[in-house]
Amino acid sequence: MTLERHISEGERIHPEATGEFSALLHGLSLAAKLVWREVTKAGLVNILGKTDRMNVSGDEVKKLDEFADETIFKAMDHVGHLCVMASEENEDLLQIPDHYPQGRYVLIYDPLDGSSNIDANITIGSIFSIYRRVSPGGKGTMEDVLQPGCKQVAAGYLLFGFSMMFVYCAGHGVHGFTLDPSVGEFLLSHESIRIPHRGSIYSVNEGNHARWQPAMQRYIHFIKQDDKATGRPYSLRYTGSLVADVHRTLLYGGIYCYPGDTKNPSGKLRLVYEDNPLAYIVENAGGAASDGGVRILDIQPETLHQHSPLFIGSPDEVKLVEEFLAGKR
Ligand code: AFP
Repeated sequence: MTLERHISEGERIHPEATGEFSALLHGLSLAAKLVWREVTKAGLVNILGKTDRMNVSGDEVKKLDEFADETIFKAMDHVGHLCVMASEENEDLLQIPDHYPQGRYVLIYDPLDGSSNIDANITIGSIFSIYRRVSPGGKGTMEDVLQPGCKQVAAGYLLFGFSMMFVYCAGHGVHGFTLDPSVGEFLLSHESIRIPHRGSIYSVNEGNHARWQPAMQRYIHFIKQDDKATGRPYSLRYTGSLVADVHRTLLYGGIYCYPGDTKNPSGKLRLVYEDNPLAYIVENAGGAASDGGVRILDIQPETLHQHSPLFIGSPDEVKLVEEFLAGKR
């Protein structure tokens, strides 16, 4: 089952579908292959290292960040089904050029997540969200982009690891495809992914421990205690690439946490580009995602680059950390 066929068969579930939405997913799969082609050259040609720019969040922009950002934009700007895009690398909205038609959908993406890992050949990825526009017509507006995550019509991520994966959900399960380089096609490798209800792997930057609030410190202390009956101690796995850590959590169960702390009260992750799409994927696989008290997908974003704490993974694990943060344990 190729990704192309999967998308087309998904379209047939909706007799009213115009094919526009499928065209968007096809466009994204092409962009994925173009970025992957460049990623696999890392170390061989001059694409490692930094540009001299900082992005909106104050992170150094790597050459591959910039390449992925432009490649995704150019693969999607002319398809005629988008009215606006927004990318983590750009401060403002990305408008569709005047000479291309405006469409009914909105694309939001993090072109290269985990970019601090690029030069060390550690898994990185890209994350995307698709919404229906809410503005009446013409060019897309901030209102189209600042929708709560529960309004997503599709989301997914690309994973650049030992192999390249395209994982997506368009409301009918979460499905993973692996690129077969010999034919240049994504083939269905992970059908209807379901996250385990609980799991004993935790993923967090424990270097921030001293800055966490006491409830968070107590929670981490709790999961490290020895107690066979409850699967403790949990094992720690943290790559520093959210998309890789969440992918592992999706398959093996457990929890990924990026809490707020005294330096960054709302954490480091971006609600619109990172938390919402991954929350949509994980919830559709039977998991949960919260900011510690509120479901991520229910948060109304106020600004494009706003941060939010994130606790995402197996539903029982997210419930457990919420109980600690609410002072119930
Ligand atoms: P970049 O895409 O700028 O590298 O951000 C990576 C990230 O947002 C996310 O992928 C990681 O989980 C998180 O930052 C790592 O942050 P710490 O370095 O603070 O652990």
